[in-house]
Amino acid sequence: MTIDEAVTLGELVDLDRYPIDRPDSPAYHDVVATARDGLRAVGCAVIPDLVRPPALDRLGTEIAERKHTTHYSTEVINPYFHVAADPTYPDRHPKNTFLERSSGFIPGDSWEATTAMRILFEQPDLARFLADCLEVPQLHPYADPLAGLTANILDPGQQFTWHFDTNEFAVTVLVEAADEGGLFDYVPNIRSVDDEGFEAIQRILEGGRDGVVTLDLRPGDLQIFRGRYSLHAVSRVAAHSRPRHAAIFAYTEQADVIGRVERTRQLFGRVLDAHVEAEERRVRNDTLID
Ligand SMILES: O=C(O)CCC(=O)C(=O)O
Ligand SMILES: [Fe+2]
Repeated sequence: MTIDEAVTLGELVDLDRYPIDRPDSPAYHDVVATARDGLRAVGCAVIPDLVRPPALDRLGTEIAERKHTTHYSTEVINPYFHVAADPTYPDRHPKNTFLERSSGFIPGDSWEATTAMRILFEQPDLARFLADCLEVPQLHPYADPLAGLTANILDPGQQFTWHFDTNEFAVTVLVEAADEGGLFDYVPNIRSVDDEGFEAIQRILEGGRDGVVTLDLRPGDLQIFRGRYSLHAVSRVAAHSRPRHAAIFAYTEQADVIGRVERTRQLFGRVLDAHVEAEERRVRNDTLID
């Protein structure tokens, strides 16, 4: 497989084991049922080795070739990505507890239409499979030109501290694992649409491990994760480790959703015209703090 060659779904995904192109097959039904169990119980499902090894190599090469476009930023954030204190809340409160996030994103506009990354992200069969796992009628690739398709880069010494995602769920393919550190930790359903869960969150921010689940993800695994309700973090990659690279695919139930100007600037260091235009006509599903 050369880098310029367009890839097919069968080259990207192990369709014998995971026939995401055949939704009426028993194997499809089984993998969806298992994923639903995980998502219902703990807001997380892992599909082991979904990406075939040659395609995984290609994803690794594509990330390496675009690594110079990574937008790195280090900041101390609360779990809602805010950087400023809120005097209307006590000091020992999640809104006023700030921890280090030092990581980078390769942005959406780094992935040309011919990359295996984008081809996989935009596969209608994959979107339908994910919608079935998440028990929603339909999913669309997140239309944000920077945040829709990204690679999360954690170089040696970096960590992605505890936070909630803006999207209801995210889909991640681990491409390169760290040798030490860089583990995905999460606390299933620590908050819900009608309960912020501040006390439990504060205990985790202060180092508590009650309810923390650590995933043993391997390169090629696909993870479906409800990051809007489950506090999560990627632990610090050790100083002498290889970097950790993960492809992050964002989908939305509604079509044509675009991220906020402020968050976009925070994560990517810039905004596009599309973000400015979308700011006024933005629709949200809930009233939780970002
Ligand atoms: O890299 C990962 O596995 C997840 C990172 C993350 O939580 C995020 O990008 O919001
Ligand atoms: Fe996240």
